[in-house]
Amino acid sequence: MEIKKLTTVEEMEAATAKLLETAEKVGADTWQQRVKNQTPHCGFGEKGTCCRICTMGPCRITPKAPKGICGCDVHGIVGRNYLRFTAGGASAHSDHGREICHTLYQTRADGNYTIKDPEKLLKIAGEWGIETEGRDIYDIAHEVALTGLNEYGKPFGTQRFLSRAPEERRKVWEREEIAPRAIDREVSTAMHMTHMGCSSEPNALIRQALRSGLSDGWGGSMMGTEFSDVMFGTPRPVDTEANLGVMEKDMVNIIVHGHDPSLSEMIVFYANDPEMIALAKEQGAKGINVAGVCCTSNEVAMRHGIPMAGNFLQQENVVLTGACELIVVDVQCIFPALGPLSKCFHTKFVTTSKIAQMPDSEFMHFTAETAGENAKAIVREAVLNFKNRRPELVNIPNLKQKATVGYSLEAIKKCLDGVTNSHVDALGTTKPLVDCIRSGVLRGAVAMVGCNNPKVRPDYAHIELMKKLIKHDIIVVLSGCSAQAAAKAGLMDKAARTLCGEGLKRVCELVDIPPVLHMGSCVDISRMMLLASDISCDSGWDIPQIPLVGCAPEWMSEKAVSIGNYVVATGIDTYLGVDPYVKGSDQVDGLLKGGLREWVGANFVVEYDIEKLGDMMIQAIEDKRAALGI
Ligand code: MSK
Repeated sequence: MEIKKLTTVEEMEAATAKLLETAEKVGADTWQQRVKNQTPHCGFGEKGTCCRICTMGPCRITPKAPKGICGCDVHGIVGRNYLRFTAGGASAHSDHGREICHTLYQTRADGNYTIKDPEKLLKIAGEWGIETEGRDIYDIAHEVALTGLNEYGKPFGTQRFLSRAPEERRKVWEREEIAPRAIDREVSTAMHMTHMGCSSEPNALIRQALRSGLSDGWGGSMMGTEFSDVMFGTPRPVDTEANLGVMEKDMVNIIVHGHDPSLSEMIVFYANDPEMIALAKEQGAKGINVAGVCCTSNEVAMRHGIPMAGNFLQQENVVLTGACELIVVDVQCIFPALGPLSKCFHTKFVTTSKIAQMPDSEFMHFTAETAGENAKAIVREAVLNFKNRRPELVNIPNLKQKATVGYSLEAIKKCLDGVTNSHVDALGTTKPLVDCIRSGVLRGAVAMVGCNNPKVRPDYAHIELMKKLIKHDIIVVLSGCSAQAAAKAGLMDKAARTLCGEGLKRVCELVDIPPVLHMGSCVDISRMMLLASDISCDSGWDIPQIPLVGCAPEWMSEKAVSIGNYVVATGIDTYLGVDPYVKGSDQVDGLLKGGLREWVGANFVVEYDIEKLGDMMIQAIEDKRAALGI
C-alpha cells in the first residue's frame, strides 16, 4: 500500500493564507496579527525574572537590581514563577478530572450518562478496595466516583493510583518526598509556598513542582481518563478524517472545542437525532456534521470516529471558513478571540462552563443533570443558524487526510498480542513490544504531546520530528494537538508505513497499525504513564532505563508544564522546543535540565533547532539501549 501523499505544512499554510484574506475582507482580528502586535516579547517575562507576587513591586531583576524589594534573589523569583505555572496546569487538568468524577456520580441506567465499560469500572473498584460482589453497577459507579472526589481533599495519605506504578518508582517518589497527597492540597501548597515571605529556595520550589505535577498525572488526569472510558467507552481503533476539509459545504457544521467529553458526547448524540436531522433538512441542509478542535476533538474522534477539523492554532480557521454554524466550547485552550471573530460571520459562539465564560459569546450553561436538554438546544440553535450562512464567505480548504485513531493502552496491548502468539492473555501485555525493542526491530519509542505555539512554525516541528523518528524505527505515541498535527498531515493513515524504517514498517504491517499511534487528549498522557509502567514490569527495566523519551516541541500552556513535571518525575526524559521561562536563573535552569536526574532519573532538555532536537532524542534512545546491552 503506497501512501498517496502527505499534506505538507506549506499546503496548510497556503490554505491559512487564503482564509486570512477572508479575515481581512470582513475586518476580523487573527492570532497572526496579534503575534506581530505582541512582538518583541517582554525580556523579563521570557526569562522568568519579574515578580509581582506582592504589591511592593513589580520587581524586575537586572545586574543593577539583583534582588527584589523583599530580598528575594533571581533564583527564588524564577523558581516561584515556575511553581505557580505548574500549579495552574495541575489545577486545570485535575478540575477537568473532578468534573468527570461528578458526571460519573450522575450515571443512571436510564440517565443522560450510562456505564459503557463496566469491566474497567470493576477493575478500578477492585484496585480501590470497593466491594463489588452482588452490587448494582450504578451503586459501584457512585461509590467509585465519591472515592475519586475524596482524592482531591483527603486529609491523609497519597494518591490511590500510585499503586499502579512499578515499585521502584514508588520508592523514588517516597525517597524524594514527592509522592502526591490530596490533589487540591498539592496545588494549595504550591500557592502557599510561593506567597510573599515563604519559599525562595529553588530545590524546595522545584520539588513541589514535581509533586504538584504528579498529583495531576497520577491523580486528576488519570481519573479523568479512566472515568471517561468507564462512561463513554475505552477507545479502540477507529477510522476518521482530519483537517479543515472535513467541514461540509452542504451540511450544518457544528464544531466542538475544549476538553470535557461530557459535553461533546451529548452534542454528538443529538446531532444524530432523527428530529434534528429532519430539522436540518427543512433548513435546506443535507444533514448535520460535527467536527472537533483541540482535545475535545481527540475525545470524540477516538470513540466515535468524529472528524478532526484541526488543532490549537487552527481554531480561528474553522470560523474563517464561513461554514461554521456554531462552535461550542467547554474549558481550556479556547481563544477569547473566537467571540469577536464569530461576530464577523454568522457563526454562533456558545460557551457552556462557568469556568470558561467569554465576552461576545452566548452562554448556555451545561450541567450533567440537564445535559440532554442542553445539548439538544445547542444542536437546534446550530441547525436554525444554517440559513444565515453567507455563501460569498464560504471557503473550505481542500485538505483532508484519513487517520486511524483510538489506541488506548488496552487497544495497544490487544493489537500487540497479534505480533506473537506466545504472550496472549486476557488483558494483553506489552511483552511483544518489549521483544521488538530488545531485538532491535524497534529502536525505542517517543511519546509526543502538546500544543502549537506561534514561537514554533505551527505543526512543522511535530510533523518533521515524527517523520524523522519513524524513519529510525522509533514508534511514536501521541496525544493532544500533536496527535492532530499527525492526523492532518496523513501520518495516522496506515499507508504512512512506507515512511518507516524497515523494522518499524514490518511491525506496523504485522500488527496492522499506523506508525504513529493516537492515544487521546492531554489528560490521556496518563495512559502513556501506564504504558511505561507496563513496559517496565514486562521487561524488568526501571522506567528511566527504557529506550523511551517524551517530547513537546510546540507546547504553550501551563498544563504542559504540569505534564512535563509528572513525565520527568515518572522517570522519562522530556525534550522541549520552547523554554519554560526559567533562563533567568542558572540554578533553576540547571536543576530542570540536569539536577533532576539525581532525584528522579530523568530531566528536561530544551532545544529550539528541531533537527537537533530529533537527533538528540535518537541519540538518547541509542544510549539507553547501549546501557541495557541491547
Ligand atoms: S488542547 S493544552 S493546546 S495539546 Fe488539550 Fe492542545 Fe495543548 Fe490545549
